[in-house]
Amino acid sequence: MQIKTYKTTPYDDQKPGTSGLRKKVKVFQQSGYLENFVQSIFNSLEDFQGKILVLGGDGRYFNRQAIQIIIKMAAANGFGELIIGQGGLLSTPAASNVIRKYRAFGGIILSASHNPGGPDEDFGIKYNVGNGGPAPEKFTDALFENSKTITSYQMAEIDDIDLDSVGDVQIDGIKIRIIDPVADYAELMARIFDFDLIKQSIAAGLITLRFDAMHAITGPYAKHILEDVLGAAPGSVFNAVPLEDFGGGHPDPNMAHAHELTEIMFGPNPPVFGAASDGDGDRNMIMGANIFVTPSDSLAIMAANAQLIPAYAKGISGVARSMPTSQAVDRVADKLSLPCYETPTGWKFFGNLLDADKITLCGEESFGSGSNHVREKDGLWAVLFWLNLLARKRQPVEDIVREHWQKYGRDIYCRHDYEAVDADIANGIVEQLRNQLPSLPGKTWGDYSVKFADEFSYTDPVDGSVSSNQGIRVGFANGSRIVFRLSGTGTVGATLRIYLERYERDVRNHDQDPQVALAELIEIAEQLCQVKQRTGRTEPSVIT
Ligand code: G16
Repeated sequence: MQIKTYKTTPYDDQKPGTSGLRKKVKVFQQSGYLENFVQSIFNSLEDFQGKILVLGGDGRYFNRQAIQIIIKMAAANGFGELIIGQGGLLSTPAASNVIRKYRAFGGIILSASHNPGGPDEDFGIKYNVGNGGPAPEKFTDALFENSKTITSYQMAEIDDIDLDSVGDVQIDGIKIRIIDPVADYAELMARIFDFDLIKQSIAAGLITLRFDAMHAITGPYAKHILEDVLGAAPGSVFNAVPLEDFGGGHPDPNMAHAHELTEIMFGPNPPVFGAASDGDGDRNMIMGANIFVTPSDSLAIMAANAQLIPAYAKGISGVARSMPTSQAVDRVADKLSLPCYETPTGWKFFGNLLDADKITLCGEESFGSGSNHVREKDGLWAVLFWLNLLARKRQPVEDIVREHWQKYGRDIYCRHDYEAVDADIANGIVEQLRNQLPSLPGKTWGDYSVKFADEFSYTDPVDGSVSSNQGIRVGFANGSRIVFRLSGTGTVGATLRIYLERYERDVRNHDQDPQVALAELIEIAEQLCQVKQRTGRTEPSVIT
């Protein structure tokens, strides 16, 4: 194989964020930009020669071109085998499964997740390690250092590979396998859930459903599993064809962006169950007839009912949630005497806990939930979990949620995002919050008296690594919380996220609209961070 070495100069903005490097497509199209990052990944790895690399993406604009470049670079750098999803497609959880199943050295996933796609929109890339999960911070830090000093990258002089034909190709010392992106994942799901029972419930008309694939990667997965295998009516899965620009939409499964589904579920004659997934298939939104289940509640309900699912029937070892996720799952863990971990935002922080079997289930407020079956969050898995639950409980979604609140109380929750804020202003807001921390404990607004105020820092209980500056927490004596943090996934300016949470034990108050129930906390949050005053905005860009 002919290998050519290209001279390059470093870019100074290749620091991976919460989940890999996400930038505008035009940034990635700059000369050597993608190549520098990929070479920096390989330069940060050891002992991978001759081993397997998995490659796939969510099919967004630039996916195919990027895959051809990465194939040539992986070949030049000495990988022995590449496993690639047909058409260059692999959902993020499916990629995690393929890495684990075929004992790959690691994988490169091309996705900017829920961010829009197209020539003027976003692209992303991240490296996952051999356990199938996102590389830990130690690796991404090393990668960033490498990217600042890189002087050359290597490419094999081979033709573009036909990504559309399933099968093996052997080229000069490297084997390239194009696989069906759905098959391995569908087989894994069938082992976790009671497919026969779900199928019977669908056939009997006890479960009717709509799934919005948002013109993103889960389309083919959901069509196959929900319609072909489980027998949901044709058309139950809609927006099912992945498009490079997601049909011009924003493939983010929340009520703001999955509005078609929201209209169906709150419209006349809604189906029993509704769900949506995101650009790369790792997020989920769960809905029932006339109800939206917050991701935090969904995690808590899953933990409380895990024994009803075949794969978890023998019990779960523990649970974890990201820090800004509501404390609903903590209450379940407490009642079931299960360990419960609070980690920084980012799925990578669950990896060690899952590998060490300290937890079986985990989730985040950002529409992510998952288990030890892979090392990524998994949108369709969450949908199947709920379908299995509905089939076992034979109750509407709303009854399951209300019974849960009755038993554990309700953590009324919402998140306010201020997107594309000037980075200096956003950093100024965080700095000013940080400065207030020592003076906040004891401060009182009506029923809200500050019990603690700190900046979250996490020590991984498995490897002892410390991650600091993970968000500002203000906790109140009545159990309420406000959390402030800057997103690590945006591509324009900075996004300030404000997470608000109030615990309500009294069942008579469980019906409240979160914006009303949280009004006082929303006001306190503004007093603390002054985002409206500092940005001139009158309201958040998105409320979820
Ligand atoms: C990624 C991470 C999640 C995180 C989310 C939001 O998800 O994997 O762990 O919660 O971003 O992060 P941030 O608040 O920093 O924007 P995804 O679905 O975008 O890959």
